[in-house]
Amino acid sequence: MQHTAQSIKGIAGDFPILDQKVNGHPLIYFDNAATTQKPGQVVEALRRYYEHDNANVHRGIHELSNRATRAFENARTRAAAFINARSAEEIVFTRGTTEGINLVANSWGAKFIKAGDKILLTEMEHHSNIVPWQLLAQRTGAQLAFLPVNGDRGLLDLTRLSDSLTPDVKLLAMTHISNTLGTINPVADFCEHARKRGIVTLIDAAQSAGHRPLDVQEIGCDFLVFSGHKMCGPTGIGVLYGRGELLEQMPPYQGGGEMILSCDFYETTYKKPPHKFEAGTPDISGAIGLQAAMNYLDEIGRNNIAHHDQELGAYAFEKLSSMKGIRLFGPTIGRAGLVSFLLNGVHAHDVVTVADQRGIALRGGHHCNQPLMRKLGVESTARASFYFYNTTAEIDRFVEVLREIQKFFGA
Ligand code: C6P
Repeated sequence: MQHTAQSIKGIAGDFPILDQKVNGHPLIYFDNAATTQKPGQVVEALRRYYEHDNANVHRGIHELSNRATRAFENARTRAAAFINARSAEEIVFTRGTTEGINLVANSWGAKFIKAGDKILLTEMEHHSNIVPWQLLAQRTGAQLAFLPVNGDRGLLDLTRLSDSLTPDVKLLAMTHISNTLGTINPVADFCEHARKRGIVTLIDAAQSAGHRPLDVQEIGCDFLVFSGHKMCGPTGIGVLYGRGELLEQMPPYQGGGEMILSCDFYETTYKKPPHKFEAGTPDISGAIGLQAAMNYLDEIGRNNIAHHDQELGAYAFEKLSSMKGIRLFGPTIGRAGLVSFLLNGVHAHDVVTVADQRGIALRGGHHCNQPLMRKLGVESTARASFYFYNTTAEIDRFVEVLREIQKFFGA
């Protein structure tokens, strides 16, 4: 990271929540893949909105409503620039990654997926990128297929891709970064293969949007989804990017206010995308907070964040590799800023519980990756996931605590 250790300290100052003791120890927050902390700048944007501009959008002609509408639509334009979409019309605000995928499955899927079609996923998908497709397959008679993960190292085999992209495959939906393995998938390559065969692509960017530069045109995907709360933004807001021509062809996802052009007792005409997909009062403050988060991340520099992530990921992986009695998951090199592991003879939940007693926030469980866990032959893992406010000194302390845990459990 171009930022020195000192300037990282400066960044940590933007996060008052990190400056506290938990169970008598300085908090080390290593649960960033679940949700990240929010800088003062985001909290302040929410406060300012509620204290000065709060009103409903797209409805009033009074000043506050105009201000709220402008701020909400500015946030959309900002989100488009953040991922290099061609226009703000390609940005649909959602509640998060999960809702974005459900929207595509229910709208695009309902119109374009038919019995006998195949939906291609990978074995490392989060439940959010499996269950909506199962529901769609059950409704339509389509089938699911999965690109295999090559065991504990957690890589997808690109050479197997061509064989899997058979003419019946209509959609490839896959994660950019695995929340359990830390694998960074070369999504642009996958999308290029799919595009050549006319297959629609969806990228789950839940774990990448706040961690590295994202360019939907460079990736070449048709849909991309992410959550604000995993990138310094508020909970309850997310983005669905959809390629303009596809959004135009898709039916509404939900019906209600805000998405209609004209409504009669028996029929309705809809607004154009993206508003066609945003029924009801949206999360106005969420979008404004998300814009503040995007500005904040770009001030730090997303390349800097990616570099820092990779440094911490590699450092932690190396430190853990030198321990005895540990099983590590995910790639040995080129990994994202998280490590998943099991200590021999110690349940992941016990690792997390004892770490919490030392002030370290980890996550233990299946991480909404149950099919992957079964493939790996485990029920759960313990996971430490990092962000730009974390340091190597915190990782050193974390490793020390893991050694204490091994001693305590006689492992
Ligand atoms: N993973 C974790 O790993 P939502 O809940 O909609 O904001 O995000 C869902 C989601 C989708 N895809 C991936 C790759 C994810 O990692 C997640 C969320 C969290 O701790 C919660 S299981």
